[in-house]
Amino acid sequence: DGKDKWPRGEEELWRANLRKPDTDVPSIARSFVNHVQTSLARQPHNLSDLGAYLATGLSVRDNLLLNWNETQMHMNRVAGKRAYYLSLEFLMGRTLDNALLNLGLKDQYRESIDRLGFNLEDLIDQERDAGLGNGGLGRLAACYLDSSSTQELPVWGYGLRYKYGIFQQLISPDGQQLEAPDPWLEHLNPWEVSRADVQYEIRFYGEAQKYVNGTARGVWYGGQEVLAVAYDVTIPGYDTRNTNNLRLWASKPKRGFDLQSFNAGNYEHAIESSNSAAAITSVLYPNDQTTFGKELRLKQQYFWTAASLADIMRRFRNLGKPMIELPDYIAIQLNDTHPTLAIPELMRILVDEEDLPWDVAWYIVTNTFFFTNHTVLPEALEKWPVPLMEHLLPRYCAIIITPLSISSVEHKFPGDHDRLARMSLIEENHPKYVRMAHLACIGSRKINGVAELHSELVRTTIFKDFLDFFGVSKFGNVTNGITPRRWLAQCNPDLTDLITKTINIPKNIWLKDLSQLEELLKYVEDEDFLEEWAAVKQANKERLAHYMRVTLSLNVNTKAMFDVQIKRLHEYKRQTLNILGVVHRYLTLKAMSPSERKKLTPRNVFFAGKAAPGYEIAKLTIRLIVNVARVVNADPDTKDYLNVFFLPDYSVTMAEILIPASDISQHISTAGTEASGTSNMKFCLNGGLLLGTVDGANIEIAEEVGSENVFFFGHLTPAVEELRYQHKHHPVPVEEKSRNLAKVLDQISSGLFGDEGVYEPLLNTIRQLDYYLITDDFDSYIEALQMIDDAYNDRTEWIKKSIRTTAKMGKFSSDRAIQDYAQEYWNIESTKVE
Ligand code: B1H
Repeated sequence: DGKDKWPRGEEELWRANLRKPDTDVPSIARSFVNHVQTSLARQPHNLSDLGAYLATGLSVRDNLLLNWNETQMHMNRVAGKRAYYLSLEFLMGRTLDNALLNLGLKDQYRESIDRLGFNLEDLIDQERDAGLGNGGLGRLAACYLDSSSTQELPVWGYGLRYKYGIFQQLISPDGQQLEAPDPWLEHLNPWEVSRADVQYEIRFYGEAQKYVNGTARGVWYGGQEVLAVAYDVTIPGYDTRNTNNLRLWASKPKRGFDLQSFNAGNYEHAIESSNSAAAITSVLYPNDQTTFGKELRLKQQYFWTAASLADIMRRFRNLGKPMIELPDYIAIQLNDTHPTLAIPELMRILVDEEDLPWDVAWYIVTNTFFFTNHTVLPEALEKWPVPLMEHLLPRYCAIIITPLSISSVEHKFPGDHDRLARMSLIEENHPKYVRMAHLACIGSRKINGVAELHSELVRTTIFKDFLDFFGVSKFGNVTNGITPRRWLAQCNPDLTDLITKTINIPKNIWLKDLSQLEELLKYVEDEDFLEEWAAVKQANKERLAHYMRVTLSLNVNTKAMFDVQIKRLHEYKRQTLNILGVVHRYLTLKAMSPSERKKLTPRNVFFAGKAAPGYEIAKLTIRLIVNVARVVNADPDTKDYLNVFFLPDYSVTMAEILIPASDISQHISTAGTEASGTSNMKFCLNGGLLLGTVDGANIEIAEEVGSENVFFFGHLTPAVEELRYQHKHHPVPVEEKSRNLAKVLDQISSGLFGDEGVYEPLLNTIRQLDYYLITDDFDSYIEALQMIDDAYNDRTEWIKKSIRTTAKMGKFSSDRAIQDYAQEYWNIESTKVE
C-alpha cells in the first residue's frame, strides 16, 4: 500500500517542501517572524528582547537541525566506528553567539534582526548560561564537543539534563557567599529537542540472583523503575555542516503516580515516588573535587550510564554485527571516574542479556572503554560504600568483585600482600568501599592524564601498582586544549580581525589550524602592528570596565595593569596566596611617600570564582578578598595605585569578558596539584601573560612560548613532599620562613580588614600544617610580582611578549587534543557531511 516506500504520497510535494537552511537576510526574517507568531504565539507589537532572543534561537535551531539530520543520516550510512564521551558535566555557557559563529551566519542574522528593530548583541545577552558543570572538567567536555564536530569526527556526548545547574553565587555586604538555585530552564530552552520516543527504563534497588543454570548469567528484578527521557542538543562544527549530538537524560516517573494510593486518599504517598524519580536529574552536585558518598549522586551516575549504554547498544544492535566486534564500532571515553559504573553495566548487558561467557564479555569491555583521570588529589578520588552499592545496585557487587581476580596479581607478584591490598577494588574498612579509579583503570583499554606532568604523576603515584602490572603502554597523556572558536573568535572579535588582517590568512583557515598563529612572529617588529595590538587590549579593558559599571556599579581605572585570577575557590589553587600578596602590596604602598608611589604602575586585581557550599575555608577566602577590596579601594593613600575586585557569580559568559582584558593572569597552584588548568591557555591565547607555578599545563605553555615570556615562581613538585614533612614534623614559625608573610598575617589578625578574629581558621591553616606551602612560596611569589611590575613598565617589550605568547598557542587548540584521542585512543576517522 505504499507505506514502506519513501517518500510516502507525492514525491514532488515532499521535494518542493523540504526545507533548506535560511542563510539570506529575507529568509532569516521570515523564519524569525514565523517563530514569533507560531512557536511563541506572540504579536509583533508586544515582543520583548527575551521573546526576540527566543525567536532567534528557534530560527537558528532550525538551521542547526537540518545539518544535524544530514549528519546523522551520513553517519548511519557510513556505519563506521563512533566515539561516545560520557561526562557528568558539560559546561556549555551560551549557545546563540557560538552557533552563529560556527554557522557563519552572524552578519546575516544581525542585519535581519536589526531591520526588524532589535539589536543582536542585546538578544545575545538575554541568554542564560547552560551551567551544567563545576569548572575545568565540564568546560573541557564542551570544548571537545566543539572540536569533534569541527574535525568532522563521529562523536556524541552523553550527560544529564539537570533542571538546576551550578548554583548562583551571591555575595553579602560583609563578604559571605550565599547560594541560590539556578533555574536556567525557566523559559523555553530553544537549543534542545525533547525526544519522547527515546526512553529507557532504569532499575534501582530490588533483588539479584547471581547464577542461573550454572552460567555466569544473573538476573535483577523488582525495586524501582525510573524512565530516562532523551533531550538532544545540536553541536555545530565551525565552517562545516557536520553537527554532532549531545544527548542529555532527564528522569521521570514510570507511571505518573500511584493511582491506588491516590484513590485511597494517600496523596502524599502517591506523589512521593514520582517526586523521587524526578529528583534524580534535578540538580548538579556543586562539590568540585570532593567525593561525598551521597545516595542521590550514585543514583545520578547509574541512571546516566545505564541510559547511555542502553542507547549505545541499541544503535550497535541495529548494525547487525556480532557482539565480539563491538570494540570495532564503539569507543567510550570516561570523563573521570564519574561514569565508571558503565563498566559493570556493560558486563551486565553482555553476560545477563546477551548470554556471553564472562571472559568474552570482559574482553569486549576492556577494549571499549578509555579513562581520563583529571586529578591526583586524594579527596577527589571517588569511592562508594559497598552496602550502599549492594542496596541500590544489587547485581553489581558480584560483577565488580570478580574482574581483577586476586589470582592474576598473585601470579605476577607472589606473596606481595601489601600490593594486593593496595590494588584491590575494595578498600577494607568499616564499611568497605569500592575504589572507582581502580575499577576504571582495569576496565579500560587505556588511561590518560591531562598534561605531561600530571600524566607522569598518574604513572608514578596513584596508579603506580597498575603500571607495574599492566605495563607502560596502557598509560598515556593527552594535554588538554580549548576551542579557539569560543575562546578567541567569539570572545575577542577585535583581536581575531587584527590577526586575520595581519597574517593575511582567512579566518576560517587559521581558526581550524591554530599553529598558523606563528605567522604573527613575522610582525613583532612592526610598530603599527604593536600599536594596534595594544589598542585591542585597551578596548577589551574598556569593555570589561563598562560591564562592571553597568552590572556591578563599580568604577575601574582602565589605565591600570589588569591582573586576573578566576577559577573555582580551592586551597590548592591558592587564591589565598594571591590575596595575601595584595595585602603585602597594600602595606608596602602605605609605607611609601606620595612621590615614591607616583612612580608605580597602578594595578587592578580581579578575582572571581565559586566555593563549594560546604567548603568553609574557601568561603572564608572569599570573605577576606571582599573585605580587603573594601578597605584598599577606599583608602585615599592607595586607591590610585591598587584596586581589588571580587566579581560575584563567575560563569563561562563572565570569563569571555574577563579573559580578553587581562594583562597578566595567575595560575599559582602548589606544584603537582593542578592537573592541567585550561584557563591558563585561554588567557595566553588572548595575549595575556602568565604568572604561575611550575605545574600542570603551565609547564607546556612555557615550553611553547619560551620561558622568557612567562613568570614562574615557587618550589617544584619533587620538593613538595619533603616540605610537607617538615611542616608536620619540624615546624618552623612563619616569621622565620618569611618576614613579609608574618607581617601580613599579623595585620589581618589584628583586624585591619574588619571582622576581628573571623579569619583565624584560614590564617591557621597557614600557620599550622600549611599543606599547600604558602609560607614556602610567599617570598618568591612577591619577587615574581615585582618582576612583572618592572616588565610592564617597558610597554613595547611587554606587547611583544604578548604577541609572542598568542603566536605560540597553536598546540593548545582542542582540535589537536581531540585528534589525539581520535587517533591514539578511539581509532575513529573524520567523515565530512557534504
Ligand atoms: C578537575 C575535577 C573534578 N579535576 C570531581 N577533577 C568533580 C573532580 O563534582 N565532582 O565530583 C568535579 C570536578 N576537575 C579539573 O579538570 C582539574 O583540576 C584541572 O586542572 C583540569 O584542567 C580540568 C580538565 O582536565
